[in-house]
Amino acid sequence: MPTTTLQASAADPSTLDVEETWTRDHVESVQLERLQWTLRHAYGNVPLYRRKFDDAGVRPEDLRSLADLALFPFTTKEDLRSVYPFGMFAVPQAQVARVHASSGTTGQPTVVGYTAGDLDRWASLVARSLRASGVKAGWKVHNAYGYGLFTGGLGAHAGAERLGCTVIPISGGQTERQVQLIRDFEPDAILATPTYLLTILDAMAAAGTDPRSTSLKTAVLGAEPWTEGMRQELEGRMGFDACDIYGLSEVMGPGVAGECVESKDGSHVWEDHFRPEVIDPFTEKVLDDGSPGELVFTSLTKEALPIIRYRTHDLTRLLPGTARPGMRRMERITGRSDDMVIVRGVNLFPTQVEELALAIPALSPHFQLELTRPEGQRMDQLTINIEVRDGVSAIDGAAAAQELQHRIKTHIGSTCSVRIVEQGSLVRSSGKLRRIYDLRPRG
Ligand code: DLL
Repeated sequence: MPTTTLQASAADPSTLDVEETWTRDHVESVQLERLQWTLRHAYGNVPLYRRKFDDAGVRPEDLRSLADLALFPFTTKEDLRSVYPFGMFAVPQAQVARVHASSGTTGQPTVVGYTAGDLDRWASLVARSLRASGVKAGWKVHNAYGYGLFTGGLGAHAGAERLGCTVIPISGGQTERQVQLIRDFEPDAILATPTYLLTILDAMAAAGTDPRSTSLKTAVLGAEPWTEGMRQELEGRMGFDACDIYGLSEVMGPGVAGECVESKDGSHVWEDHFRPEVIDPFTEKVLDDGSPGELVFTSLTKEALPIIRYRTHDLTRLLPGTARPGMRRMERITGRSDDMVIVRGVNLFPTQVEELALAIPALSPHFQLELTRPEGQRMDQLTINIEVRDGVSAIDGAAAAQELQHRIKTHIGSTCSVRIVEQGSLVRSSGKLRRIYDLRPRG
């Protein structure tokens, strides 16, 4: 490990980690040292990295400045899959304390591993993220992220414990029971995906419980893209702050970046452990801060699974730090490049639809995008199925649908039809919500 590696988290969990107070210059000098260690560790211990570096004609010693990182090859999900299950591990299996895996809805799942030291640093970073978002030591935390191979449940759990909270490990699903336990156990904070929190709030409303009357006072939400409109929706219904937490299993899990409650302006990347880059996804060139593109991460302290220039497919921009000036922020994720719908040459993300729909008072946040290709036609058709809010008449619903169709055309440029569907008919989230249904004929 590099000599500057983070020790166990700060003794007093209510104060900032010393790393959060570092200057930008200091962060970058630590990054350089940790990057050099990571490249040596990956090259020396993972045959896939050795082969990729050799093919690209680079050696770990070639990294003399942070800019030299651009010389090194990217790592993709396909790379991880090609050595399934454990070929990315850089330490003997006996030193791997835990594995997690991505859900793998398409193809082989990707498997990741952690040494005891990795788990310790992960817990510290989730604790840091939760604290930044307003969670306090001594609080009860209702953890509705799914437990199991998904990193959300156990990752958030360990972080909340590290912060000094009492964790309620409810996991996702069984929503009525969640509502009951929120009433009975009186948690202070809730951790969930934004769409699952929406499901819980709907269940509260159905049970006659006003979310404002519960003990909850903070929500830390992530694992899927969500918009400012959704934040306003959730905060408006709950009467308290909702902050973002970002991460991905290949890079660690939740806690790669976290949003500070005092600024609520996007998540600060914990740059003492991860070096972010934003690239043009087509030319693969590194872009200047402030330019939108695909987020790429290199781990700086991971032992079991060092990850070099991992292409996340998440689209965002890097911005200067605010509440933590030494660390850069990432703007809210617009979406994943694989979640981009292209209809008649125009790109559209579900988050854009969410933002526009939530600005129309009659429309609810429950919607789906349906892609079809009608018989005998060459053009794809995009239909947005959306539910109206309680008490909205059929006439007002139809007018709202027309308005959304119009706004999508003027703001995004996409031609689509908007269909009002029966309330409660669209699938509700119990974790990461699927927004896009591609019903086009295969082949
Ligand atoms: O979703 C880790 C996580 C758990 C993060 C709980 C936050 C809270 P994966 O299953 O590997 O890991 O999925 C990672 O989810 O590449 C993004 O596309 C998306 N994602 C995660 N957090 C956010 C967020 C976890 N805050 C993928 N905003 C990532 C937008 C997010 N997208």
